[in-house]
Amino acid sequence: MKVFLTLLFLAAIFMTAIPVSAQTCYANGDVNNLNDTTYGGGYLTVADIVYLQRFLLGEVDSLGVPYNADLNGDCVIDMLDYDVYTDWTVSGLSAFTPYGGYPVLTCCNVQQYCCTGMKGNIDNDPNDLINILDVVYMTNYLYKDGPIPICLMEVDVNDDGSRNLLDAVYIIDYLYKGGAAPDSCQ
Ligand SMILES: [Ca+2]
Ligand SMILES: [Ca+2]
Ligand SMILES: [Ca+2]
Repeated sequence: MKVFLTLLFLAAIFMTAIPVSAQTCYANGDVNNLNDTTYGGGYLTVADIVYLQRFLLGEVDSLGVPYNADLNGDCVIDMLDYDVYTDWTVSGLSAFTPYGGYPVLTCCNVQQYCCTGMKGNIDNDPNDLINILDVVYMTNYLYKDGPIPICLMEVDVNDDGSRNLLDAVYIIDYLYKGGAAPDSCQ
């Protein structure tokens, strides 16, 4: 009996120590939340693509169902997800849900804004450094048809709602002339 009670006690400890598994969410592309958002419900349309684009450009402040926009399943919403959208656009959007009708496994609490800490890491280097390479990346993007930064929010370092030469000047002032630091992300 004593052994049984000991085992029961140990079992109780073990069971209470089991972590609660994280809730699982599936991105289905329906970012503007005009449709059902449950697993397998809702669907991707061109309106969602436009909505995500406007969000990434800073023209709208929030997404209806943020995790639905994480179409590459990396738990961050940025241009990489938009690239997935545009791939479907090219391929005809024949099935209005990702990957042939199967939603993408992702986090329930995706990071809605790709930018962290201070703005200015325009080249998206993993160490979040702000240096001349970011200025080069920015000017290539703005004036030489260079690639779009993965995180557009990083570009507007002076936080005036536009991405232009003033932002490049701002970073140069910060790096080399003792100017003010870039604005923080949202
Ligand atoms: Ca993503
Ligand atoms: Ca950088
Ligand atoms: Ca700006």
